[in-house]
Formats: sequence, C-alpha cells, structure tokens
Amino acid sequence: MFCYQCQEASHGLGCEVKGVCGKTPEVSALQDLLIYQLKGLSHYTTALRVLKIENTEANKFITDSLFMTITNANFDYSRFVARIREGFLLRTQLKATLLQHNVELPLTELLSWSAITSVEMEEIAQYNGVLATENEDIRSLRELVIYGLKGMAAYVEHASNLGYADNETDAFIQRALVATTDDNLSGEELTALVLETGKMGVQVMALLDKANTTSYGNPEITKVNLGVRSNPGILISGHDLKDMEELLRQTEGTGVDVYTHSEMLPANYYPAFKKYTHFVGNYGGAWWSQVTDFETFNGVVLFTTNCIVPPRKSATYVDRVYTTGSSGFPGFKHIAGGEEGKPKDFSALIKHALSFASPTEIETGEIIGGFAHAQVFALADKIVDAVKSGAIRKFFVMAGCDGRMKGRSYYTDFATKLPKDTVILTAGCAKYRYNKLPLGDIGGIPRVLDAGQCNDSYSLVMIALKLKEVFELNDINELPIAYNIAWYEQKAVIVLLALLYLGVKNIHLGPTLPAFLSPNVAKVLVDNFGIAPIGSVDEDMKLFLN
Ligand code: FSO
Ligand code: SF4
Repeated sequence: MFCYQCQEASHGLGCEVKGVCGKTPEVSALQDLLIYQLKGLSHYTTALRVLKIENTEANKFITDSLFMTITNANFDYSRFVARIREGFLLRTQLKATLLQHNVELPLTELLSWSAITSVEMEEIAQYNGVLATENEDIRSLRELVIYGLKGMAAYVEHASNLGYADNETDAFIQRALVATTDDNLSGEELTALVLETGKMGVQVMALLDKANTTSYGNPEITKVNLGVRSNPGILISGHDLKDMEELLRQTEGTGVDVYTHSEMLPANYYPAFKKYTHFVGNYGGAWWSQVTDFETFNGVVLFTTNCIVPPRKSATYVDRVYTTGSSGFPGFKHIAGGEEGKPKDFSALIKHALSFASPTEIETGEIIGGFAHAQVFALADKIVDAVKSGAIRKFFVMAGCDGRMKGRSYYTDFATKLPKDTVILTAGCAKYRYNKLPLGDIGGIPRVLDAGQCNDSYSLVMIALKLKEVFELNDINELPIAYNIAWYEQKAVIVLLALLYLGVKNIHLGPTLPAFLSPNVAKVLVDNFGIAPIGSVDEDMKLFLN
C-alpha cells in the first residue's frame, strides 16, 4: 500500500505497511481501486454531459464514493467490494447510453478493466494507486486535486441530503477526475486546476451553508451543557445534520437523551434543534478521544461520517456503535440510507440505547459557541468598535482539525499565550485544543468565537470579507487577521484551497506540512501564497504580532 493523504502519514512520508489511522493494506488497495474506477466513470459522465445528458445516479455514486475514501470514514472491506461491483454496473449503463448516441470512447485500460473477485480487485489496485504517477510533482498536484475533491464530496453529500444539489459541482468533480488521468497536462495546467478546485470549494461550502441555515436556522450564541442527565443516551458524531435531525425526531418521547460528540457539537447552535428537550448537550472531546469517551458514555453511539478510530482490543463499546451514510467499520452495525425521500430508520439503535444505563459524567459546565456569519454580523458594531478602540488588537483564525499527534499541544499553548487583546476565530474540531480553557472575553465578546464545523470555515471567510468592507480595505490581507490553521484530513484540504482561491496569504499550516506536497509544489505554495509551517509557539507569536 501507499497512502499519504492525511497529516498522520507515516514518518511524514506515507503509510506503506498499514495506515497509522488503522487502515489495512487491503482496504487501502480497494480505496485506490475505487478512485481509479471513479476516474473511468468520469470519462463516461463527462462525455455524456457534452450530449447534455446528466446521470444523477452516477453523480451520487461518484461523490459518495469519494467521501468513503476520506481518512477515518470507512474501514469496511466488504463495503468497498460491493461498491466497486456497483461501479461496474454503472459503467455498463453509462457506456450503453453513450452508444445509443453513437459515441464510443476508446477502450483504454482505465475504461475496460474488470475484476470479479476481491482478490482480483486487490491485484489490479497494485498498479493503479498513487504511485502509478511517476513524476513526483505531477503526482503531488494530481493528488492535491483529488484530496480537495474528496473534501468537497463530503460537503456535497451533506448538502444533497438536505435537498441542495448543483450539477455544476458534479460536472467539475468529474472533469477534474478526468484531468488527473491526462498525461498531456503540464504542471502549470494542474496548478490552475488546484486553484479552480479551491474556487469550487467556496461554492460548495456556500451551498452547504445555505442548506444548513435554510433547513435549521442561523446558528446563534449558545451555551452548550457538558454534563449528563440520568436517562440512557445516544452519542452522535460526525458532520451530517440531516442525520442529527432524524435522530432527534425519532428519539423524541422515547426516554432516550441525545448528546453530540466531536464535530457534531455545532448542532447545539441551530435553533431547529434547540427545541428538543431531550437534546442534552455535548459529551467528550475531539474525534480521537472517542476511545475513552465511548467507554464512559455507556450508551449507543452513531457515526454519521468520519472520524472513526479503530477500537482498542480492550474496548467494551464495539457492539453498541452504529455507522450510517459513507462511514463504516467492520464490527459496527451499519444503518443504510432510507429509500429516496424516506427518512432513515433509527429504531433499532433507539431500542438498543434503552437497554443501557445513563452516561458517566466526565465533566460539567458549559462552553459557548454559535458564532457563524449571521450571528457575528449581528454583533458587527460591537466588534468593529472594539477593533477601532484597540480593545481587540488582532484576530487569529485557528480553524481546522484536531488529531492525536503530541505536537498538537502547540495549539493549546498558542491559545493560552495569546495576549488578552486578541480573539480566536475557529471552526472544525481544532477547537477542542482550547475551547474549554478559561480565556475570558473582551467587553462581552468571548475570546474564542466558534463558527461551527470545518465547513463553517466559510463563515470565517464571510466575517473577514465583512470586516474588509466595514474598514474599507482593498485586500483581505490588510485586515488584522492571522491564519494559524491545523489540518488533518481532506476536508481541511478543500478548506485550505478555498482560502487560497480567495486570496488569503501567509497561512501557517501545522502541525506538519502535507506529505503529498513535493518540494517543488510546496515551493509554489510558499512563493505565491506565503504558506509556512509552524515553528515554536514563542517564535510564531512574535512573528504574528509584529
Ligand atoms: Fe475533524 Fe475528522 Fe471536521 Fe475532519 S472530526 S478531522 S477536517 O473529519 O472534518 O474537523
Ligand atoms: Fe496513512 Fe493517513 Fe493514509 Fe491512513 S489516511 S493510511 S494514516 S496517510
């Protein structure tokens, strides 16, 4: 196997024996093959699009499959085998439709390979993974695009679950997948595609923002309870708000309480969810703390997306964990999607939850959040006054992901050492490094403003653009905002590409730079965008404050 798509890539180079994330070489091979298959399918869908034929089944297959290969989303070998088989059927169907219009694509290996058994699949995968592209710069650019597409696909799926779809995104994703198979594209052309991916990332995040806020209202300032009650509970993790809604609906009146974990915390900020009295609050920390949080939670857990950590051998919670959507893990029970237009059925999970005791309390108190764009715009006068009076000297965007790496204590130390006249703008699970610290407020404005999930980084951009307008600046980079972003997986890649597309410069990226950036590609990012790795807390603090 070879995989270098996330921040945990072994030795900062790539995982070759087994994923640091727990991905087996076999699953890694099937993920590679699925991506290879998606590239082939995209040749067909792109050719069909020229004929003005849109295949919604193929569009969904491609985005959902990309999502399945995101780090920590799906470890279930059998689900990938089934998917690839489904892909073959789809390919036959797409090919036949093209033929009906007298179009036949040349049957290259990419468009004609087949595999019946899983062993054959693994064999074919050996020659079609990341390393199949020999030139390391071309490989780096191709993978940068593909990882951006994976992140984008996750957001597309969430939006589409709420009934918001746009064919332009599908067309782009598929065109870009085709481009990664084109040996005639130069480094410059692929670099342009990277930026175009960022542009589409902005569009997709805007669409998801619209889907979330139209469906559930604008996030508002909220004190989220961290303690527990005495009923049995369900802990919901991941990012899918439609699943959140369905779970709250179906648990109402059953005597089961609902708590959020990790990236589902921002669900607490939405008006539509607040009306449920059995929605208690948040339990535990960032994704990687699940190995202890799920033990003490005592109840049933539902993963709607990544990040799943393979349970330790001693884990006692395996039989009470469920997955849905693109997520999966062998040994966890999977709840498939409802038929078109019908809600998912969570009744088995709810019944299961009733057989458990209440969660063990691991902390008490509250955290505050809900500072997405509409809420911050409502406070704009106050914030602008604070900047003008000098009460707020600088904002620090510290969005992105958390992770298990020891070096991530940098972010806790950085937040702690920031001067009292600075404010942190955050989104994504990176916030767990400092969101429970007593960092205080500036004239009633909390020093940590949490906009929501990683995709709500879009809100942070909206806030920056609003401030630019208020202060009548020409360039977003003239604002007193520094970017010190933590990344982990491919959703952070699309967020980063979106920021680059919007012209944000001098982003510091940590805890380490991506292994998939070749020295030359990294140089392009450094030279054109001022991207830099993090240093020591004290050095960086000095740099940012000057
Ligand atoms: Fe975190 Fe995981 Fe949201 Fe990611 S829970 S790491 S960038 O999936 O998507 O922030
Ligand atoms: Fe390694 Fe990350 Fe790939 Fe997992 S997703 S195999 S940790 S690079």
